[in-house]
Amino acid sequence: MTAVMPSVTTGPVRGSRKAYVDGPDGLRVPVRRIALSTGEHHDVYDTSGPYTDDDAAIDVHAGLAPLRAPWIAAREPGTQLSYARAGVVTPEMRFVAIREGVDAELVRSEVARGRAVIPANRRHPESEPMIIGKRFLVKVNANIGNSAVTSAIEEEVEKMVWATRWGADTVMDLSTGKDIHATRERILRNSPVPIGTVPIYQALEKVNGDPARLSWEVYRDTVVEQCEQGVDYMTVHAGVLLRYVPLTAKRVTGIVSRGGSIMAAWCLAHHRESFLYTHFAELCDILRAYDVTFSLGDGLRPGSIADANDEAQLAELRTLGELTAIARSKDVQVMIEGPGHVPLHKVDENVRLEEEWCGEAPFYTLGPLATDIAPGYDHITSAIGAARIAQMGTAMLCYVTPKEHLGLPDRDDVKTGVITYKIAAHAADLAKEHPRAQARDDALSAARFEFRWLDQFHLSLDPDTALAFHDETLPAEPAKTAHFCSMCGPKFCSMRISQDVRDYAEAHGLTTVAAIEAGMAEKAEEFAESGGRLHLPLADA
Ligand code: IRN
Ligand code: FE2
Repeated sequence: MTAVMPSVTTGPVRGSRKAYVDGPDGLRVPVRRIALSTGEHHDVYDTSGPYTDDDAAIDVHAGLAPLRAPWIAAREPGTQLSYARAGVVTPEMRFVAIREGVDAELVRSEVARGRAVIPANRRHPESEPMIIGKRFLVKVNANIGNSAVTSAIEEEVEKMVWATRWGADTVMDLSTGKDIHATRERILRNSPVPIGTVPIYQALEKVNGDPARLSWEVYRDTVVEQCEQGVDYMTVHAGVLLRYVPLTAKRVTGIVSRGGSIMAAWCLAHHRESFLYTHFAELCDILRAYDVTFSLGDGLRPGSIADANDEAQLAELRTLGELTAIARSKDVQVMIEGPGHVPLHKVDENVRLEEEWCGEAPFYTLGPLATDIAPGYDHITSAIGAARIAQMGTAMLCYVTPKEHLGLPDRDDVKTGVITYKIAAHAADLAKEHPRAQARDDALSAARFEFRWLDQFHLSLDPDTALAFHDETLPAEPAKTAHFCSMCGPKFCSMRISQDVRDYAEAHGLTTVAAIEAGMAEKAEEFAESGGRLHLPLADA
């Protein structure tokens, strides 16, 4: 049984409208414009594509307008890396600069030194350019895809739209079931965000699921097929070398990566070096022709706390560094995939070694889970590790849903996973003092302090849930301006009391400290007069 994905919501996210910021050369950069009750508005980064326009709908067969087509047609074939190295600022770089609120030259120079990537296959012109790199906002990837059991094409497109609605910056299609080509085609034609895949999954389908029957030729043809369709980045587990496989023998959880285990099985069956490794230069030539970005896979990532930072994991990481140098010498963009399961005190070392060995290529990690003991809550165990690893410099976080280790995520799990990872990513942006990050916190906190409830909901990552939780106890309209909520009740609201203190200070010409002292005495009196009751009835405002 697969989870059913009912028709997803399109149209504006509660409390906001889609808007576009005009840039030079007719660039139109999307933002989500949150209208505040003060008459001001607050713009936030927007990944949702045209699906949050007024009256938007999903037209699976029509697809999106090819926004980048004229840019691609107007230039000689090259990669964002080759242009950046030649000193050229592409329209994609300018678009990204406006989106991030930074200088276009910073974008160009970060791409040129390989510290950032812009995954944008020339055959996916529908995508809105975005950048992955430590100097930019931390990004979030959401995985979708059908499994062996059927899942309709429309359902997969809807999952993609749903994930981007809540802020997924990229989506990976990990489909392994039937209609794999047609499903990917419809996802690509309808996706405003870069799409990633793991081509070895489809290659394995082509040889009926027997890893030993895989070959470079089957794999190469699959990669070309996916490049032609417009896949923007591909996970390639080329660092799983024959001699590393025995290093996993004594692990608690062996090899947990799907792609990693497929390649390990092939190497052992033939007792030969991985064809991904031996044909890596050829692979680079294919990806370069389309400007597809490598996401060098962590096939030997730790799948448990016990296995974190072990010899197998680090041996593979060193090899990924070697492959990064080859790809870059051919102008192919690269990011590096990372763990997995790692206790917090071993997280920082992952970033340090990745940067040192892989020439600062953007790090893209799966969590990591900071503990193994909470199946059912692994979006949380992993967001704890994710916030830390992103603070240290990881550029993109692969989400984990509550169903991790347990089953296929449904629509609610996808949303929970994305929102959870937006929290981790934003916490890291704040810790890194990204110039734009704190404005939203400040706007929300001001709304909270001033009891502008609707503004507080609308500025939040998930306005629907914030509103619903509030309305569970105080559904009436006047409660949206009331100076308390049901958590503390009207008399014990700290926000209201501290506002009273400020007003008291102003009225009595006191400093705030003096006012607090005076106010405390008054409050004590009031409390005594009210009979000193601590259990206040909830006001039915
Ligand atoms: C990200 C970082 N490390 C792994 N990932 C993601 O995990 C990868 O991009 C892909 O979406 C997913 C499955 O990878 P494996 O299990 O085939 O390695
Ligand atoms: Fe795991």
